Amino acid sequence: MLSEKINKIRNEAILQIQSAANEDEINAIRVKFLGRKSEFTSILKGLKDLSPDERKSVGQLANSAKREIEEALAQKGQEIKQKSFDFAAEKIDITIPAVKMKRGHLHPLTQIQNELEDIFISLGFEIADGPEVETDFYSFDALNMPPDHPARDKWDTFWIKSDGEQKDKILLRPHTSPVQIRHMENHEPPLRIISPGKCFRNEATDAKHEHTFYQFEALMVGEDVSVANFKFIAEQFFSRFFKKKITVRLRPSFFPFTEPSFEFDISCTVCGGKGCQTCKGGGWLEVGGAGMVNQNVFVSSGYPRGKYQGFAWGFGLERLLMMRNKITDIRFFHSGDIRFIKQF
Ligand code: FA5
Repeated sequence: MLSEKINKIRNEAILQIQSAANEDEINAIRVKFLGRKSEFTSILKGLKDLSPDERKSVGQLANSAKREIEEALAQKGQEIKQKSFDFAAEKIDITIPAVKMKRGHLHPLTQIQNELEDIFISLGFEIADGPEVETDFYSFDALNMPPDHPARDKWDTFWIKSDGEQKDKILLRPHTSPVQIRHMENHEPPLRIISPGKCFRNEATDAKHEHTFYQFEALMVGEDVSVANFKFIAEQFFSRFFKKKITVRLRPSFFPFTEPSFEFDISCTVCGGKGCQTCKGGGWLEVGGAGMVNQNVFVSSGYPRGKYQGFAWGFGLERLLMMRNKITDIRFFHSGDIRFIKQF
């Protein structure tokens, strides 16, 4: 009797499930056939009153009927869901332009470095590189500054603790001039190189000074290179960089690695030399240091004394860009402030 009842319930449930049209109907069928107040549930509750044999066979039948109804409900539910899926709402218009990806760009200092390299390559120079972590020898001794030379103070830098086995002291290079020596050790004149790179100095920062900044070294060596060559190359370079005619002025100065040495100025990039606010009325802007390579430097690099002559110069990349783009504080460059970087 009970078995027949169960089969009847199952058949009826499955029939109704098959003709269900939406999720609400599915839920109603579930409640009607399997809910707490359903006939099926009361049969299950009454199992305990049956004899053990009956309980076993009826129990098994009830469980498999229940499973069949649940599976039919789940399957129909899935079918209804798929049918009611709104394909129109999901339509993708592949002709709509994509959202633009935000792309970064090269840092202004990298941009200017690339620009300078292009100009110098067109003037017949090669690019030389050297380590930022340098030795005492290449940073000072070979540049005609033996230990205890007072000029070393001008290039006070960050020293690296030695492991005791290293015979030379290690430091963060305070200028790019060590690259001159490294290059000359391995190359014979005539040679023309530039060497842009990072430098470090142990000094207080202000609007014009950073502890970490970029320098740009140039070196030209041959048997008859003169100050006239320096002046020509410098004027060519600055005129191309500022995109206007620039003249160069030399003032006597001192560097241990050059003899004679000079500071070089360029005609004011704003007024052309007449005198304005930018050049504080003088008509000239200070750019960097230069000179004819000291013969002691050639000897340190392995060249015979007196055979060659050449010029060298070094200036700061940040300072040059500050001049061209009217940037008032050098500390913007490494501040990581995106508002500054975005302007380039
Ligand atoms: C030198 O470092 C020499 N090695 C340059 C040189 C090379 C002279 C070859 C002769 C022959 P000086 O210390 O003046 O020189 O630095 C050169 C340039 O580096 C300066 O004119 C300036 O533009 C830049 N500079 C120096 N110190 C700083 C600093 N703390 N922050 C930013 N720029 C600096």
